[in-house]
Amino acid sequence: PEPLPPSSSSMAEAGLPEVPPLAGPDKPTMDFSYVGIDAILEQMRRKAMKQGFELNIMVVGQSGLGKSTLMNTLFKSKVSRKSVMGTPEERIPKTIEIKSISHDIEEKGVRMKLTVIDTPGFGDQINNENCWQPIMKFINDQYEQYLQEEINIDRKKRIPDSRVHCCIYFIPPTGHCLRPLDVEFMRRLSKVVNIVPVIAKADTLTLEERDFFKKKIREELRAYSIDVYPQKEFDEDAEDRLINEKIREMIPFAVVGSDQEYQVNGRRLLGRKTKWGTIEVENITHCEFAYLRDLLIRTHMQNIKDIASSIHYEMYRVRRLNENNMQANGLADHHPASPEI
Ligand SMILES: Nc1nc2c(ncn2[C@@H]2O[C@H](COP(=O)(O)OP(=O)(O)O)[C@@H](O)[C@H]2O)c(=O)[nH]1
Ligand SMILES: *[C@@H]1O[C@H](CO)[C@@H](O)[C@H](O)[C@H]1NC(C)=O
Ligand SMILES: [Mg+2]
Repeated sequence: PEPLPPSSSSMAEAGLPEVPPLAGPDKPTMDFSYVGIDAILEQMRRKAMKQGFELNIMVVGQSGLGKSTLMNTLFKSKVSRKSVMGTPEERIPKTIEIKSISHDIEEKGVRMKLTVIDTPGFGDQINNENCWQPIMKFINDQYEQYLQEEINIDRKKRIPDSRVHCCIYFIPPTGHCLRPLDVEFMRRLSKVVNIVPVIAKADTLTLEERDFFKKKIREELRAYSIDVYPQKEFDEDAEDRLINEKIREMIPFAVVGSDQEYQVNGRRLLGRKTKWGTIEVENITHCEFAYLRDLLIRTHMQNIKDIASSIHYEMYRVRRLNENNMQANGLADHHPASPEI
């Protein structure tokens, strides 16, 4: 059979402009069947390139679990190693206050500002009751700041976003089960922010112990109804569900952090020396740091921000606006600006 001449619609599919038949002087030569919706993608791409991307991650967990180290690992790892200026080599001082550190990363013309909010570890006190309060307060304070900008009459065109988009929760590598403190902390956090739990210092567990512990933690999170990122209820379609289901089966990531580079087979790698050899922290056959990094920065960044904004921040906003309404209508006595935590 002879090949059919290309129909005009197949040319449109191939992205070629259609040639109208018989384009006389009185006939418009414009093509009305091609709307050009795909040009939006290019517009969005250019806008995104101009604005750049921002991600705010908070690290939370008992002191000594390697939070500050993992933050440095993130900055020094492959995403940013090339582009971070003047990588500081100094030792990490003990964290005594909530502190943000930002790095600008640029790759192929795409700019990203990665901010990590380091928190002082808890668990130093004999009494750990309410140790989540400073952290919950910090998260709510950022929501409040954003809200105040939003309701400001002459608000800025782009509101500076210091909201915590995601919280990495460090679980101590006990190998048994979650401690009541971690359960309580994660339960509270998961209601106001995206949380990604990780097993800290995974190099202190054997591979079998890691697997057992990971499974145990997943069961416990389910039993205590602690909804960690990516939350099932926010899967948007079947494709989403498939991808996120894989992640949910891997959580919590068993991570190892390091800010030291070692020579391994002639290459310089971020590593941690143990008595069994050097753990390559970015190698997925050694630990799951790379999965965590890719989830946060490569594959799910926009989704993490969308959920932070349209679910967690939105809940805060609704609660605050309701509070204001009740006050305005004299239905309630004065409420504290910060909601009960
Ligand atoms: N074995 C092991 N030690 C780690 C790891 N990450 C950090 N450390 C060590 O643990 C100690 C506390 O680390 P730091 O980052 O200050 O913990 P933070 O209090 O949670 O911020 C330091 O001596 C680190 O070198 C890890 O993944 N494995
Ligand atoms: C990761 O580690 C394995 C086992 O040690 C090694 O064979 C492999 O070459 C490493 N991969 C990379 C990319 O370094
Ligand atoms: Mg620290």
